[in-house]
Amino acid sequence: MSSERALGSGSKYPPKEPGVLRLYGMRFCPYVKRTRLVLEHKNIPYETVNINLIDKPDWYLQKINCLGLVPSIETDNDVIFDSVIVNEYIDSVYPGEKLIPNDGRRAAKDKMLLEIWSKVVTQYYKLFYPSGETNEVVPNMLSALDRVENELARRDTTFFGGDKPMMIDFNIWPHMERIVHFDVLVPGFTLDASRFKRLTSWIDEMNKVPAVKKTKLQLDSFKLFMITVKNGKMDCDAGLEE
Ligand SMILES: N[C@@H](CCC(=O)N[C@@H](CS)C(=O)NCC(=O)O)C(=O)O
Repeated sequence: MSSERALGSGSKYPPKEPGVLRLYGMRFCPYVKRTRLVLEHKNIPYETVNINLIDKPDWYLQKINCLGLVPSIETDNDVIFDSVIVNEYIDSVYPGEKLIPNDGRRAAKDKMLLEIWSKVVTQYYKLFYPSGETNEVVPNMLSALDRVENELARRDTTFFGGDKPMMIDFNIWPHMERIVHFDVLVPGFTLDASRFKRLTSWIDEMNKVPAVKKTKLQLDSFKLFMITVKNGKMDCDAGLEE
């Protein structure tokens, strides 16, 4: 049973058919998108159950994720949560081309890059959930992004993972996709293509990847969602028809 509409506190655990991989998500969550990208890229069939994050079902907290966060996945034998852990699990347990490098050195470098990336994400959320002075947030986010640009230049590859997208690309993409549309949060914002030359070409290349196309941010719904976030009443079903 895939559900677009988010299940809230009054709902019952939707029984899962054996053999079906279930992704618990929220339509606008970038961490969930990390996992969707990997599932789509690897052509792994799955169903989605969306969770209302401001009115969580008890069964979700009790049975799936005691922290109440998405994404989580449920298989016949396992429940796994946290996007990075879920993606590692999928990569190691499911068949197909591996997205995490076998070479420990490369894998470590990618983990370091994800740490560097997390500083961009931290700034991003300061604008998403503003508290107090926000004048410094955009410059700080751009400075954090400089480090990512430099890392791509140092690697001198099309994708962070090399000549094709790897796990590191899919883990970075969802927040980057939102930064591309940052004008939703900061009117007039554009990413300066001369300052972020490598990143701009990476974005162009990522936009050609089938999994990226398939999971593309629905801007109209995202804008409606952002209005509800700003009003302090996040609506996980924003943009869905009644
Ligand atoms: N470290 C987690 C973060 C996931 C996360 O923060 N998800 C948000 C939605 S985008 C969430 O579930 N928020 C619910 C809450 O904070 O209660 C991951 O990578 O999966």
